[in-house]
Amino acid sequence: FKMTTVEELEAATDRLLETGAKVGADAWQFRVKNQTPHCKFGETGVCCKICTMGPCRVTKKSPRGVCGCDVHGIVARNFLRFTAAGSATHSDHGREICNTLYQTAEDGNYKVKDPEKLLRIAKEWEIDTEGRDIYDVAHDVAYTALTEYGKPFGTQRFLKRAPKHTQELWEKNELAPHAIDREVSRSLHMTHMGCSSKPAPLIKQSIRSGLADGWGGSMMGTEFSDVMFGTPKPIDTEANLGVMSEENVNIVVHGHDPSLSEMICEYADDPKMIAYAKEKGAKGITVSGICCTSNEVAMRRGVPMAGNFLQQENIVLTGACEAIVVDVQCIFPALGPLSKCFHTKFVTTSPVAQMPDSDFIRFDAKTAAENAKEIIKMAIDNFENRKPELVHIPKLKQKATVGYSTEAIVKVLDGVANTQVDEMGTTKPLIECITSGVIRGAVAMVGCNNPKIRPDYAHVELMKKLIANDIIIISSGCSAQAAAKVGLMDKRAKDLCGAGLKRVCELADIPPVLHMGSCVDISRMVILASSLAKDSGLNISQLPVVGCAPEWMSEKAVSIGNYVVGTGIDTFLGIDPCVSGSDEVVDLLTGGTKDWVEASFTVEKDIDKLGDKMIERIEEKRNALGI
Ligand code: NFS
Repeated sequence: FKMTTVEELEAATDRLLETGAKVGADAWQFRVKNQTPHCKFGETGVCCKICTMGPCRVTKKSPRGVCGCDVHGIVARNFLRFTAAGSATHSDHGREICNTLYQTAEDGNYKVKDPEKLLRIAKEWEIDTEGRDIYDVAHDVAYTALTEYGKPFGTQRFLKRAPKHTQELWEKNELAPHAIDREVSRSLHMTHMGCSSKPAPLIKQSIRSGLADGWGGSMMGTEFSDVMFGTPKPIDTEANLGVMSEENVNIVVHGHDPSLSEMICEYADDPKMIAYAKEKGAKGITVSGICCTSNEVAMRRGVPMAGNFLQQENIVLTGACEAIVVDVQCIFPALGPLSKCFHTKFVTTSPVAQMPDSDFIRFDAKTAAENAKEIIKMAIDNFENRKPELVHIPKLKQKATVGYSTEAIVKVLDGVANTQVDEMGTTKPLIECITSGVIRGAVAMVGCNNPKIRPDYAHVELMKKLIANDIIIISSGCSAQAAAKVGLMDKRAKDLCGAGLKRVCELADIPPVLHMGSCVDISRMVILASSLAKDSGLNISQLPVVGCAPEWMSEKAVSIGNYVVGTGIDTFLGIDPCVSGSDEVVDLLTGGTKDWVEASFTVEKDIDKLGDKMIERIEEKRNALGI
């Protein structure tokens, strides 16, 4: 077993850019150069364009905007707007899933695949299940879920899943999120001209609107995706561009909402479709994925992962992609013009994400099957348009075992349980490993890529360092794909671990980096942390567990950061969230929030130091517990 190096990933990209040069294609590598240096006002968060008396930019000479707002108010308002946009995005994804659940039917396009989970949630929400048809229950649960977005009174239902202590902190500090849409619109209200300009309430609202995402919209997105498509269990797959096949029709799914990608995968397996592909000269159909939608179908179906965020253009540059099919979020508008340099069809499907130079096929739960068939047929018909002289698929790929939902993790933990003392079906065996020091702690590695950091380098190097120090990793999003691409999700990667973690990997038969899904699935991680706290009798903030997004870039990532911190988990970032212009805001985010939620952010751009700081924090938490 040999890991893939980041250098090998880069060499593959360079080779693809040569193809790009032949056809005059643009790429992010060039656009970054054109955009550097980035605007310093924006980067430090001191530019305000909330009203047309401005835009105002705060400098030493002009310390206040026209309205008199100082730099702290401006930076904090920008931070809150950034967070609210991320919360809105995840939560609207969650809403689509609730809508799809509402439309499930025995003979419909979407069905209930995990009735047990649905019934569990129905009971949790006090919805009647006795002797009822499962689809009637699904209908009621979905309707109730949809009201979580706009209910006039009360806080989010899922907050009750948190440990008592966490709930009390939220109550005491007015952080418990009300209706999801209300938290987002309140954030916009607070940041309107002439409303809040004090940092503390603005940062508080950031946490609250983040919590509306993590414990509201994202959590519903995850839970009801599991209900409709199955709760993930460990499954083998492969990762990196080498999963695309030169002989087959390649369809690449990209985006976030599994309602689309599930349907594409379903119908691409249809013997009639495969026969049609053969008629057109291909040997078969390969569906692979990028970004979070890829994580969704990898976790549930073992569909291979072609790559992560900054590889999306590479997919088209292989010259072997018949269709790149997208739904929402993290899609480069660059794919439009780029696809025109090749035979690739760039298919947009959501009214939320419409882009120039794409074929728009509106995807809808009611017509999902026909939509999926139309898209697959379009890709097959496009096979003959390939230009063989442009085809080059890098041979790189690695094996990965994915599918570690919280439920699946609890199950594998039974493998390390001491059957004499440990309760089966709980997180107690993991707590035992941590207490005894066999494992020092856990890190949740998540988030995007960002050209400001050598792509995948931070994810991969940090993970290697942490597992060598007996720290187990749970991972999601593009971070998880970085791990899978280099081989860190191959069970044989246990040899890179310290002796303790290696033993645990052997006993539980797991890789040292556990794939927990997409970014909305970070809600799985806060549930896991809650279970650990409940099973150990500790507060979440006492656990030797931290979160890390070393290469993050999007508004969604900041919303996640807010709810992870808001849940009591210290969070480490490799990129500054555009707040360095205000020392007051920096102090709040890196320390002040501790007074409310017992956790805060650390920003460190030196990746090696970032790793050291996480290990230090984990050891501090262990010392405080006397373990
Ligand atoms: Ni999440 Fe980042 Fe996008 Fe997924 Fe990837 S870029 S915030 S990891 S695909 S959402």
